[in-house]
Amino acid sequence: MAIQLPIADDSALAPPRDGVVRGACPHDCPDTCAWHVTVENGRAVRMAGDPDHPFTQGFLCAKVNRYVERTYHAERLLRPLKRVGAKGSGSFVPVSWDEALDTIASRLGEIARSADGPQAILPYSYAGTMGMIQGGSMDRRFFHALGASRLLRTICSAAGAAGMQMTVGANIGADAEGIPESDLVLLWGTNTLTSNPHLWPFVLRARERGARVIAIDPIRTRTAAQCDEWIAIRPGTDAALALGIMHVLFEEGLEDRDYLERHTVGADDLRGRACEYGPARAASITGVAPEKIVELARAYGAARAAFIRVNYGLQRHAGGGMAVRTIACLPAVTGHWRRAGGGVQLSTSANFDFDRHALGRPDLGPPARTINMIRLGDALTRPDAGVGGPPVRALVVYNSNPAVVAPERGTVRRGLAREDLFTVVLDHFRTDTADWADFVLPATTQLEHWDVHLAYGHHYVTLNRPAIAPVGEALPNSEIFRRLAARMGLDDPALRDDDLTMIRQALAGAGPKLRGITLEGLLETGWARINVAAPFLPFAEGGFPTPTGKCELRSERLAAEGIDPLPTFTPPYEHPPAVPELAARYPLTLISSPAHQFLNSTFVNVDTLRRTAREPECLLHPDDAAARGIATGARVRVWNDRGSFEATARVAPEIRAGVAWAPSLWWGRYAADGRTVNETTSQGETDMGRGPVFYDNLVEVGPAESSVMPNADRR
Ligand SMILES: Nc1nc2c(c(=O)[nH]1)N[C@H]1C(S)=C(S)[C@@H](COP(=O)(O)OP(=O)(O)OC[C@H]3O[C@@H](n4cnc5c(=O)[nH]c(N)nc54)[C@H](O)[C@@H]3O)O[C@H]1N2
Ligand SMILES: Nc1nc2c(c(=O)[nH]1)N[C@H]1C(S)=C(S)[C@@H](COP(=O)(O)OP(=O)(O)OC[C@H]3O[C@@H](n4cnc5c(=O)[nH]c(N)nc54)[C@H](O)[C@@H]3O)O[C@H]1N2
Ligand code: SF4
Ligand SMILES: [Mo]
Repeated sequence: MAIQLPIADDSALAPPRDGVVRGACPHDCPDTCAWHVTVENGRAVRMAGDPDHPFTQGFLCAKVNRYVERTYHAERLLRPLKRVGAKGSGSFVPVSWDEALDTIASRLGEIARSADGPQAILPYSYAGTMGMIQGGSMDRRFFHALGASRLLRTICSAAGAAGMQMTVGANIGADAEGIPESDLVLLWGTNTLTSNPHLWPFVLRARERGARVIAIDPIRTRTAAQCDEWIAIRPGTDAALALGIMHVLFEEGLEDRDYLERHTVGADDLRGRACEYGPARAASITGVAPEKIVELARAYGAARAAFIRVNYGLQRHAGGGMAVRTIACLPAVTGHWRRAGGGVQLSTSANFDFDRHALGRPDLGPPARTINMIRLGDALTRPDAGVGGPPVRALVVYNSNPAVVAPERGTVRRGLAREDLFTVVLDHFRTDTADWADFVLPATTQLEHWDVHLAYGHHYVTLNRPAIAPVGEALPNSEIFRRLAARMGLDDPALRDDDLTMIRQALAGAGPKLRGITLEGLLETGWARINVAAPFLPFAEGGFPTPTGKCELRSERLAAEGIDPLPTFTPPYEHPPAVPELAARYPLTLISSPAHQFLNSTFVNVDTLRRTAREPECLLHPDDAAARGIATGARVRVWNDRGSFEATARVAPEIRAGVAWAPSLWWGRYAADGRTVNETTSQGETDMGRGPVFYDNLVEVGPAESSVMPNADRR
């Protein structure tokens, strides 16, 4: 589908020598900020949040305020690199693009033609950029045409997204712009000031108007510290708290009978289930006092419009899907969906009905097996481990840093170390993953390429225009895959579409919420609200996109999958009361949620940010620290049967006893022992969506020199 650009003069689209260029923050963050880049003499010099954008409101976060520094970083990859030393040694020499692409094309071609076939090739990508073009267009077309294995991209949100789908029908929810109308805000399993900072001004406006703001988190994060109240829940037990709240709501007649009758299915069944979770039982599971549960339930029931911002932190446990599903039932019980400021928001992403089929073209090649990205360790080292089909012989990594972010890092690294694995990494920097590559290819940053973005925390589409020419010889992901396709003789015309053509395709075939949004319009305005009211009340009148058209308090789809059709508490795999023997050896639940200064493993190499994050740390409750003879500043080792890493201890009353916090995600190369938190996490999958269980992780912590190290050589 070749579409003519109506813009007569293409040079009008090229980055200017001087001026201000509009763009979008590409990072995996719900805020998807609209930004302005000031360019002088062809160089980006300043960046600022768009003051007119209703969600960005003129500011960027601490990390992205350093984006210029990151873009011109002395260690930025400027040329393709070819490995010369031993695998993993990090010895590379620069080569030309021709040499790199010719060699890669011929190696991939050999594997595709071998008896193992193209499924022996595995693409591995996640959300280094969230852009529709640089994150899910020509790359997908290329691998589909090749017939490569497909990747199940579960590493972040799969469990919660499934929980929402099973309950309200899609991963959509209440509008953050309605929060000022709210009279009770629950920040549930989310560190808003770190991971969703542009939500905070809306929370403050609600508070100025009298709303109470409560954080539910095992850690008194910087967000919880700013709230009116912190509820220090035991990790992985949120469904029990939500059921305890429902128990009180039903018992005290605080439910909205009319909403339940008209817009839900299974209300009576839910009432019966909630009956089983009286405050005493809910308290014994969650560690939250029974009177607190009753008080919270009464406040929730009395509120006109309570806003629950549930985020992905609490679904990184075995029962993550069920936890989100259970919480998502609450506003249907009280009818808060009816009013601005009421409801639940996990994400807004499913509103953005771009034409993903046109972008990714799954029809270009044969069907292929699917590999779950969180089982990369298994896929590379145990081809028999439930994956089936040929061994993975080539790995092409882009927009991700699996040597740091994937669970069970010891196994992942054993896989990456395989001499017979051909690995190509596209990135801006020599990450821990790049160290294991055969070829490292320099990719452009968001300042250097085109893209168009959805958001998962608001309702605006944002265009990204390149502000500067590519740094060094960097190329956009899309162009690298376009060139590889040509070199491999893949000749479908879709493999030659340029980036602007693909933006048009994504919009031309979009669904009703994006209708009318065009490239031309976005070139004028930079961003556009999707076709929903402001604030958007998705379920004020019901209209749930489920099979029944109702909020499914009881889910026949879950029953068909052999999962409890009703909300329930599903314990974590490593729930201490359920696994007493394991808990005796490893009594602490390790949470490795993001450090304020980093975005997953991105920005760790930006000196100013890394200095503020200091070094890999492990925060412990004073009682847990004292019991182990650990003081702030002590060198500690954190370990379990899967592996270990070292950190500097900090004794912190803001941690729930029995919980440890390792702010993440450090690169191995910045850790004194070369190891990081994912040495200890497992490849376990959640109840729904096959997502990761990063925070469902029991460990022991001890002084570094004296601890028992069962897996000292597992690197
Ligand atoms: N600065 C910064 N911002 C980010 C990111 C980043 O790395 N850095 N990452 C981005 C990405 S990819 C994502 S997915 C989002 C994630 O953002 P959030 O969803 O906010 O997720 P996390 O930071 O993983 O966890 C949030 C909180 O959940 C708490 N938590 C852990 N387990 C439980 C539990 O069982 N119950 C409850 N109630 N709370 C629990 C943690 O202690 C943590 O404070 O943030 C995005 N924004
Ligand atoms: N223990 C533990 N593990 C976790 C988490 C946790 O909380 N605890 N969080 C999990 C979550 S929520 C997520 S989303 C994942 C994140 O996992 P990833 O999506 O892998 O995130 P990043 O670590 O930010 O790595 C992104 C990489 O993409 C690169 N990149 C950025 N833009 C481009 C581009 O345009 N082209 C190319 N080729 N590369 C680009 C960046 O430089 C960076 O190296 O990690 C997960 N892992
Ligand atoms: S808050 Fe999120 S979207 Fe905004 S600039 Fe920072 S990382 Fe990007
Ligand atoms: Mo994520």
